[in-house]
Amino acid sequence: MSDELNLTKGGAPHQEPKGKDDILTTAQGAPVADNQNWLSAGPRGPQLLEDHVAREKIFHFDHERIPERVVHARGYGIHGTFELKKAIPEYSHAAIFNNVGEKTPTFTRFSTVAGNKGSPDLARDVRGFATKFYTKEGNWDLVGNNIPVFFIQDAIKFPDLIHAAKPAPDRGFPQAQTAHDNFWDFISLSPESMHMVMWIMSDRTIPRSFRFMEGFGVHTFRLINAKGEAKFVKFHWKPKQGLQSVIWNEALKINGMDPDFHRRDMWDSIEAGDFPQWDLGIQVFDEEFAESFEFDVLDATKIIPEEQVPVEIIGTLTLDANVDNFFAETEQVAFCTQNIVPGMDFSEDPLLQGRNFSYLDTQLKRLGGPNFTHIPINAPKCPVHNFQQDGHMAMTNPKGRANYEPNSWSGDMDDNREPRGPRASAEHGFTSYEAPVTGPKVRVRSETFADHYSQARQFYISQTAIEQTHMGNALVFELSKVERMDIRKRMVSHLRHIDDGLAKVVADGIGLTEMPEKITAARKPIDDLPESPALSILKNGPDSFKGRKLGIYIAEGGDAAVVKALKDAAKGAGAMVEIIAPHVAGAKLSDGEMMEADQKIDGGPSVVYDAVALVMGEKAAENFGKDKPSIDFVNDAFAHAKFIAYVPETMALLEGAGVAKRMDDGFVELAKPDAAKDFISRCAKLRFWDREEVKKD
Ligand code: HDD
Repeated sequence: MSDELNLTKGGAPHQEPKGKDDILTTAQGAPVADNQNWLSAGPRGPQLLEDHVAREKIFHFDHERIPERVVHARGYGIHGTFELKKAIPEYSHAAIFNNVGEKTPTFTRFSTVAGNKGSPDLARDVRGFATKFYTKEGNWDLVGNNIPVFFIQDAIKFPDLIHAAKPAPDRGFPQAQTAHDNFWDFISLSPESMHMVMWIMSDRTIPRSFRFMEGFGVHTFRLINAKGEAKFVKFHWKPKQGLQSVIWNEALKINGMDPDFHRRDMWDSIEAGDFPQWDLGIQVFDEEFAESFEFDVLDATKIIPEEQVPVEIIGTLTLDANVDNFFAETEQVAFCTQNIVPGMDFSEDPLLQGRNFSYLDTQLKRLGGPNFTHIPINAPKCPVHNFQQDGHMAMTNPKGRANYEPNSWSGDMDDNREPRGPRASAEHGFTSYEAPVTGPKVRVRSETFADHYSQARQFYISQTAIEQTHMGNALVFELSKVERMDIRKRMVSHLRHIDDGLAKVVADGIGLTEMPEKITAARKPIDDLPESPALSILKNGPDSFKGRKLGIYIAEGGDAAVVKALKDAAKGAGAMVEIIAPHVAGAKLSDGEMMEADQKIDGGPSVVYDAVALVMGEKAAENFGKDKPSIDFVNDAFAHAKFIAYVPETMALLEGAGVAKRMDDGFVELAKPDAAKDFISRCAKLRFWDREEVKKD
């Protein structure tokens, strides 16, 4: 219970790396003489139970695991700082929102929802985006996703949703995917999911990296100013790096090649000093707007389009430090939606209200007791004073006699007439907004939540033709894995309310001979909501190659000047470069020097790069034009609409890969080193989409 503002990173009390003179000890601190051999009766045993050193070691190992999160089990955490750029006293008196330039330490954990801890990073899934702000007035947790809406409107449905998405209980599969009967059965029986279905079937669920995705607080919250006036707010994270996703076929291959693709990307960019940043934006609106809006602002399956209520940027989050210890920080961090601070409040969103129970509850199970706030990553970095005591693993224990409030014991003893602190403070403490509450006790879904298709349609029509094609393909892929025909048909009958063209593409894709009738809608959809360009990834892509990765495939005789020019141009643009070669030892280039490789070709497929270049001598290109991994390298880069640079000597490889006759403006010939700069600036577009076929009905 320190009064000091503790600004340390927040991990466990770390043991420094051991020097050669340090002696190995047991957990009790007793020196160990032999860590290799269990005490035994004679050299050939049996082993003796008396060996307290061995038993302590095995005992501890046996208990290393804690339950993984029931959802969002696979995640990756990073430390950072939130800097306020614009004070908003008119909306909120929260300290974090009032001093421009003030830096608040943070911890952010990105995650997938359905897969277990060991599942691959590029599963098609929603990504969690949870940030703990260690503010001067306590911890504020913004526990959001990379999608601004949710599957369900009421928290009571959450266990069913998650059971349906996770592996089936009888067979224990499929892992980390939604392409199965149980998921689509539940979804097709829950029309409120349809807006979310559009988002999850878009490329939002296969992000290129955590760095290139948005984040959303999802619910409507309240901000409260010093006069006690409240406004509604929705929170947004906007990546300064721009938005980017991969293509589904790439995701499948990346999962096999590098299941840690997203965490490795984050680790590498932080270690390289390329710190990702997000702007925090708020959409603020009042009761009057809420009344006039087409949908209920308490319904978590709806957005408020940015074109209708603009997003005001108020600060920037910079992620700048990897954890010291994965378990202590990423695994033990406990986010709770109910962690808010004075100057903000919840809304009556039924999903949020239910979450506020679930998060506290789950930490007890996961972290083993009520004292999880004593774990450094969860501990506030501001003063903590209360009379909570004892319990498993209590780490910060109050001193003195007083363990109740009010009392006459604690603090300064020169005046014993007044009760002693710490006392509650009406002036500084958290006060709930006095929202009027009336009504009978009922179990009903509000009528105002009944339109399930209008915003789903708005999302679909706001996408580019390429993105719409990807959505159609995703639905066809997923529904083709569904064994029951009635479930597949039921989904198409929902899609007909969203967009008949999409319904037709999907019906054709899954081989339906007859178009099913539209399912009965709880409320007639509004079919003329305008497009919202903010909803498209491709309309909001970056304008540079910064933070992306170029893969240069080199082999014997490759032009050394071209490789150097490519490296310089990529680095100049703030991009990373990896060298791929037939052997990890590298290849001898035209200058006779051996250039080391980062990857052997089999372990460095083009799917893990944003753009590729081929630099090899004529003879090598002829050889590798017959080599399967090299052919795949080129073929995949072509199929995934990537920009491809090549020196003229590599034509034999392009021919071997079957792309020589199909070369388009996405190919850049590096006849001279000067062309490298031009290539990298072309790469700012990230993909040469003209190469993709657009499916339209
Ligand atoms: Fe949740 C974890 C986000 C609905 C119950 N949730 C969890 C995490 C994120 C979200 C990002 C991982 C936090 C971390 O990294 O540790 N959840 C959401 C969003 C939702 C949502 C954006 C809808 C708007 N969640 C939701 C509902 C319930 C839960 C309706 C229960 C009624 N969520 C949990 C949980 C988890 C969790 C069981 C598992 C681990 C944890 O809380 O700490 O309590």
